[in-house]
Amino acid sequence: MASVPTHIGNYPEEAPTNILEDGYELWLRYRALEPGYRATCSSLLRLVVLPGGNESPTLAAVRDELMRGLGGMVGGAPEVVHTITGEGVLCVGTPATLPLVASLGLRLDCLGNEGYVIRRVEVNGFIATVIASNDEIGLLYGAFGLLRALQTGEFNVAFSLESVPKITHRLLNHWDNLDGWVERGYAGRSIFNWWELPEYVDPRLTDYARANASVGINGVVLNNVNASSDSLTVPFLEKTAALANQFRPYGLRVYLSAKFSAPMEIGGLTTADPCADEVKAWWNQMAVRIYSRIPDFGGFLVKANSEGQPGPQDYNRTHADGANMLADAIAPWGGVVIWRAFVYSDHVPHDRVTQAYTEMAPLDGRFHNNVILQVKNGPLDFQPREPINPLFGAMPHTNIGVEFQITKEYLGFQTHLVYLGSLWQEVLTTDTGARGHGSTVARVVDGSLFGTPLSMVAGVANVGSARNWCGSTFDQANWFAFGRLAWNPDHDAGDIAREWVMLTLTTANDAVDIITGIMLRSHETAVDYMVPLGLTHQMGTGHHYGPGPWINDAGRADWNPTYYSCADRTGIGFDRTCAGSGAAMQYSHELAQRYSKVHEVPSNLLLWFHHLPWGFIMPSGRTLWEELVEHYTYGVASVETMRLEWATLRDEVDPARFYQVSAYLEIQLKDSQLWRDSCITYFQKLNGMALPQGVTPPSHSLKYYKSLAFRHAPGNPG
Ligand code: GCW
Repeated sequence: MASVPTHIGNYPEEAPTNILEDGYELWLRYRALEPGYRATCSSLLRLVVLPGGNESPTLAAVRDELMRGLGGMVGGAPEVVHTITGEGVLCVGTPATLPLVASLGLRLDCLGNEGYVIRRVEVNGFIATVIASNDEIGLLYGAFGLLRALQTGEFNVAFSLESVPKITHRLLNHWDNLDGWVERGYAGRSIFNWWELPEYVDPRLTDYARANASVGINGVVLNNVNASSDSLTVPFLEKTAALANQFRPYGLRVYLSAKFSAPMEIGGLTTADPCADEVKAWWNQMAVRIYSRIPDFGGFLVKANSEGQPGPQDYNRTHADGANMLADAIAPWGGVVIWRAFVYSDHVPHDRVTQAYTEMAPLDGRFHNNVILQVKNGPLDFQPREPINPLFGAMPHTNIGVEFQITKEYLGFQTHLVYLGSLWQEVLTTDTGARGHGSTVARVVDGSLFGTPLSMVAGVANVGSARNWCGSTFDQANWFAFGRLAWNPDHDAGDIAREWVMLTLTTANDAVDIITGIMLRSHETAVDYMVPLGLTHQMGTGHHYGPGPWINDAGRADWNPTYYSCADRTGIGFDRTCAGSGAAMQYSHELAQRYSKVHEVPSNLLLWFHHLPWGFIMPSGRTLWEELVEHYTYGVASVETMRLEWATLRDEVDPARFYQVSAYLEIQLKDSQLWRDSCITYFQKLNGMALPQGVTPPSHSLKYYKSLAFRHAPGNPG
C-alpha cells in the first residue's frame, strides 16, 4: 500500500510517492474481475473477428480493445479463432466482415451505421456471444459497450444489449491554439503538437481516440474558435491530415475552426464578402485542397461577428449568407458547417442575453441543409446556472445543436469537484414548450421535434497534456458523461455517474453510493456558493475563477458582474420581464408566462428574471436577503460534507488519486468560503442589513476581498 497523508490537507510533505494509478487509463482500466464473476465472463475468451484474411484498421482496433479488455478483466490472452467449434466464443462482425452474422437472424435494419446489438445466440449448436452491426464502427462501439458491461457487473448468461445513437454529430470542440496553448484549458497544454506534426504523431493520440470512441464521440474540432487562418494553409492541412489518419479507425472525424477573413489573410484577396465571386471561388478551392488530403473531413466550425471575430456582417451580409457560402463549398463531399449562435456585437445591447436570439431567430429557414447552428446551452455564457437558450424551440426550420462546456471555465477550473452531467440533464430535459408538452431541448437537438435531418451535441473539451488528461480525476467524469449524453440525451446523469465511478474508481457498493452521491450534489453545491437564486456572472474579469461581485469597470458594461446582479441599496436581480428588458418574452408563451411571474418562476432562476427588494418574502418565509445568505452558507457546508465523505474512502480508492482529490477538496473548501464571504460582504455593504441570526459573519473586510487577485490563472487569454 502506498503511503498516504495521515490527515487530509497535510500536503505536500505527505504526498504519496508510490503512485499506482495516475489516471492515464481513464475509465478503460480493465482491472481483474472478482473470481466468481470472472468465470461467467470467461465465456468470451475465444474471439472470432474475421473468417481470415486482411483486417481493416477499425477491425484491428476492435480486436485490440477486446484482447486488452478481456485479457485484463478475465485473465490470460484471449485466443483468436476462426470457426465456432465449442462454447466460449465471442463473434464480432458485420454481415460483410463475418458472413455468419447475416445468418443469425439478428435485426440489424434499425441500427444505422453506428448502432450495434449484442446477443447470446446458438451457433453450430454452441452458445456464443455476438456483437453485430452494419458498419465496422458499430463493432467498435459494441466492443466498448460489452467491456463496460463486464466492468460494471452487468454481463450474465442472458446478456443482451442494443444501442443506437440518437445524435448524428457528437463532437468535441478544442479551444487549442496552434502554439499549444489552450484557451480556458486547465489540463496542461494542447494534446496536438502542431510543431512536430505531420512527421511525429504522438501515440498518445491513439489513446485519446480510444477514449472518445468508448463513449461514442465521433468528431473533433482541432483548433480554437478564436481561430488563426494558418490552420488552413497547406502545411497545417498536412498536419491535420496526419491527425485524421490516426483518428479514422476510431470513427473520429476531424473538423477545423475556420476564420472568416482567411481569404484576405492567407489568400491575398481584398475582401471576405461571402457574396463576392472571388471569395466563393477561394473557399471552393480550399474545399478541394482539404478533401484531396482528408476525404472524410467533417467540416468547419465558425465563430463570426462575436467578440471581435470577423464575419459576414462586416459586409452587411447575414449569418446565413456567411454560413451558406461555406456550406456550399463543402457540400459536394458531405461536409457540414457548424455556425455558432454565440454572437454579441461590439455595441453593448440593452440586455446582452437577448442578442443571439435577436440576430438568429429571424434567419430560421434561411440556412442550407448542411448547416448546423451551434447554440450554447444558455443565453449568456456557460454560467453555473442559466435558463435554456430561447433559440431552442424558436427555429423549427434549422438544424440546431447544443454547445456545452466540458472545461469548467466558470465552475472552479479543475480544482473544484463539479459533475456536469446534472447541469446538462437539467438543460436537455427542459421543455421549450415549442410544440406542446414534451418539446424538450433533447428533442430539439436530436432533430425529432421538428424533423431536422442533422443533429448535434458539442462540448468544449477539457482534455490536455496532463497525465490524467483532464487535470483532475472528477473532470474525467465530465468528458465521459458528455459522450454518454451525446450518444443518448435521455440517459440519466445519475446512472452515468454511477457507471463512471465503477469503471474509474471502485466497484465496492458503499463507496460507489458515496461517490455518486457527492457527484450528484456537486453542481448545486457550486451554484450555492457562487451564484445562488439565479444570480449570474459574479466572477472576476478575465480569469473567471474567483468572486468579483463589485466589479464595474471592465472593458464594456456587459462584462461587469454589477451589470448582471443589478444590486443596489434597495434590491437585487435583473428585470427581464416586460417591464424590464423583455428577455423572458423570447421563450414560448408557456415559459414566458412562468418566467415572468415572480411566484411561478423556479426559485433557482428568480434573480435571472426579476429585480426584487431585499426584503421580498420567499416561499420559505425568509426574506430574499436571508435566503441568499442561507444558500451561500449551505454551499460551503456542502463542500465540507463532500470533503468528509471523501475522507471515509481512504481504503477504497488508490492512494494517488485519493490524495489528489482530498487536496483539491481543500482548495474547493477554501474557495467556497471566499465566494460566500466576499459576496455576503459586498451585498451587505450595499443593503446595510444585518446578517440573519446565528450566521457566522465573514472574517474580512470588503477591502480585503477586493484586494485578492487571481494572477496567472490558467487558460485566460487576457
Ligand atoms: O466564455 C467565453 C470565453 C472565451 C470564449 C468565448 C466563446 C473561445 O471566455 O474564452 O472564446 O466564450 O465561446 O467563443
